[in-house]
Amino acid sequence: MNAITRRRMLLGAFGVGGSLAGIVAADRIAKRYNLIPPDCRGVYGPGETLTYAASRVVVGDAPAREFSRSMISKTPFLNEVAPPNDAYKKLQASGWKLTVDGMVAHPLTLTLADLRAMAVGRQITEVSCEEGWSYVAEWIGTPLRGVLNEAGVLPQARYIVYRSTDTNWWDSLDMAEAHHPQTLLTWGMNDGDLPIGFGGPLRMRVPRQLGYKSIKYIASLTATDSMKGFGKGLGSASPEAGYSWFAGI
Ligand SMILES: Nc1nc2c(c(=O)[nH]1)N[C@H]1C(S)=C(S)[C@@H](COP(=O)(O)O)O[C@H]1N2
Ligand SMILES: [Mo]
Repeated sequence: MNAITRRRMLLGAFGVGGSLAGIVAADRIAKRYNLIPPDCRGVYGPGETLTYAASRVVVGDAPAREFSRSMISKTPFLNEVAPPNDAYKKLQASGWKLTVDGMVAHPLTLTLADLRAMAVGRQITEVSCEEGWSYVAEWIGTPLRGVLNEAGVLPQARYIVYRSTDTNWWDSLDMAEAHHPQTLLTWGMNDGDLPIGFGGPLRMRVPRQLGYKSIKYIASLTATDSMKGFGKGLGSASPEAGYSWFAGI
């Protein structure tokens, strides 16, 4: 099922599909359960809130589909990436490190070896681009929640911000997505190291959302209770470019 169909279904399940009463009811649920996305303002704001709140209530923690080994794509679709920039080269040369800061009890600096020494997660899932293509691969990495537990995320934190060495590639996840067992700080792909084109040495894989949330070349994480002060405060760079912060599929 593609993202659009799934979203229509969700909205249908919420009994909205254009009915004002439905929208008002959904809006009330969104407020009550604190399901207001950071990009809730502006022309598309109410739609964003509906999609996000409906998905969190209806889909909940349901996992993204996992595939069998025989369904791994022979030629995974490599989206065009910018050539490695100075920030990438510098981090690579000094030994890649992931910093974890913000609303945490113990700020961390983790090497790739530190990450590999933690509990390992594996999944055969699909990367789906908003442009319509997709492919299946095996992803091997450290579940983000393991890192968050080690850092001791404070209870008042609501989002985990993650940043790439690539300019303008940063995003954030709510706590449900950040702690979801399939959300993976990925360092391996199809039983080898993660190739640079696919985000190596470290990529955030968020298989329950569209490909653009799976940001390559991750250098830092920050726990925060508000997205104010991060870019334009909309939760990620995507809404600044016309895409949704929440990209559930
Ligand atoms: N740093 C960085 N991460 C990125 C991108 C990018 O250009 N730079 N493209 C995103 C988009 S739009 C998609 S659909 C997926 C594509 O992943 P792939 O190259 O493995 O197919 O990566 C995402 N992560
Ligand atoms: Mo994409």
